[in-house]
Amino acid sequence: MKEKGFADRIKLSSKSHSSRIVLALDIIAQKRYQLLDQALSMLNTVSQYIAAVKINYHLLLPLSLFTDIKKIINLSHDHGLQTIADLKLNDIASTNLIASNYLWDVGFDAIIANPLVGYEEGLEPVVKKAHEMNRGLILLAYMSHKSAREGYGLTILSEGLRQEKVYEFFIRRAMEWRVDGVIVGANDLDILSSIASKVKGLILVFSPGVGAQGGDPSKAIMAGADFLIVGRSILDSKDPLSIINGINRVTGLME
Ligand code: NUP
Repeated sequence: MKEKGFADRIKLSSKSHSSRIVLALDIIAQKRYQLLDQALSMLNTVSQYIAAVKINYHLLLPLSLFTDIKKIINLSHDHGLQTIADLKLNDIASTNLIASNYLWDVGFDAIIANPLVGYEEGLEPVVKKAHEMNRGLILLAYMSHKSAREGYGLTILSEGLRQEKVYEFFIRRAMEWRVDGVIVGANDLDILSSIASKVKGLILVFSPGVGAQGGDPSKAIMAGADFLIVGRSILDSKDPLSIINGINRVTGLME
């Protein structure tokens, strides 16, 4: 039987943990040597109530990939969680391929990339390798911060001189490349629902921007997000579980 791909694995994890939360494990410690212990301890506290863990520069830069990050990935997998590398891959193909191979080798299940670099001589080898290895690729479609509109929200004249938004163009790319997910901020609910209605049932929608960035978890789910990416509102809380339980209560389960 064919091994399940990333999209199926994260849906299963979501069901078994009754959660749509992707924890942004953006740990900040007073001392660098405390980062790993704090990351593992947070993971042990919350692992039963989240669907996946996303690791960003907060840990990817200061920690060592094949020792420290590997421990975080292994612990996540032991708890049945999927792992996502968030470095918004954004370079020429040969560099993208080297970077992504390290991330697959250490055990990440999915990588976030920026579709702006295009396919040929851009993301092509990463897309192909991800498919070959049953790993996932998640493309930025419309970011969560205010000035996302200055790039992702521009109106362009694309092939055939059709007017469209950059994020609409990126969604077409996401479909053509058969990626597993797109990132769409939870703060602009009109854009979130317009994208979610286009990709429903085909590509998962991951939505950052709730809590610390001002978005509302239940509104984001109602607008069509499949998963919520949440960091600071959980990590900075004195009681992370109560924040997680609160989000899980209002967001319900995937169909
Ligand atoms: O558009 C994006 N917005 C965003 O916040 C794409 C992202 N990958 N992120 C990341 O999600 C961001 O870098 C951080 O790791 C997480 C959101 O964290 P927080 O605002 O909930 O603390």
